[in-house]
Amino acid sequence: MAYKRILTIQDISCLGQCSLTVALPIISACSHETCILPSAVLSTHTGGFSGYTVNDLSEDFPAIKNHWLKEGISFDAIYTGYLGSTKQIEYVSDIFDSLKRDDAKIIVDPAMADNGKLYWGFDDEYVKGMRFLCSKADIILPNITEACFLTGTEYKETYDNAYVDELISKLKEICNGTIIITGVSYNSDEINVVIADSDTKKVYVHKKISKSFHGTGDIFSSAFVGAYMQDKSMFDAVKIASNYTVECIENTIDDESHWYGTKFETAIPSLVRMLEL
Ligand code: PXL
Repeated sequence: MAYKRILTIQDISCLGQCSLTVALPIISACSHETCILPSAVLSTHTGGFSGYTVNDLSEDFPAIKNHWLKEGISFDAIYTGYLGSTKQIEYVSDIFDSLKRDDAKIIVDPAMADNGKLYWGFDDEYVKGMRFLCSKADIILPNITEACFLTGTEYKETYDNAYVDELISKLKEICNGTIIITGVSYNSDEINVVIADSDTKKVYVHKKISKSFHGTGDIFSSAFVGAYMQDKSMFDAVKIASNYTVECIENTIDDESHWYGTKFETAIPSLVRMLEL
């Protein structure tokens, strides 16, 4: 069993089951040391609540980085999600350069958009910054909407294989690592996760659940990072993360009162079994 030191940089939404409140328990359940750098503190996530508080923590980043540098701390992987601001992206890029071990993996989930729209508070400048961060990554994990924003492609509700191939080839101009596009759907029954690198393309197909749930992108990415850093192949890590995410949704679907998040906790035992640690 591997035991890696992973830094994850994303917000704390105090309530809402996304970002760090998902990444920390899931990556820890995958048996890794999980260090966190909160990008912002929000009272809730921005998807469906109104009047939430936001405290951007960008200006804490340089001092935290300098302290870690002084202590000689470095990481086997740095995984980023929802960030607080465009300015913060520069700091995160500096953290990649300063704190990654030589063979470390940089994994960027450009968590900024879904269903054809940017999340509240993000703009073209942020997209540009995220494009830059993706250029430094070994693995990027956009959904279809994020792939469209990153590549300046028109978002379509329905599309075919050729559209996805076009997104992949444009993403390859941005990132020369592995591109994993989540939530690719050609029909009402299935979701495809497409894994593409310089010369291969693989697809993992899993069942589609009619209703969409908040935080599933973060659940998928966190489980992927945990499994991949447990030395699973890229394809197996995608498979484990997909199956885990589907189970989390199934455990939530009947609870109407739980509209704001996904009960990822209830399937953690299953995730651990899938990892065969
Ligand atoms: O799950 C993505 C996410 C993360 N963090 C915050 C969000 C969202 C999506 O809406 O609002 C604060």
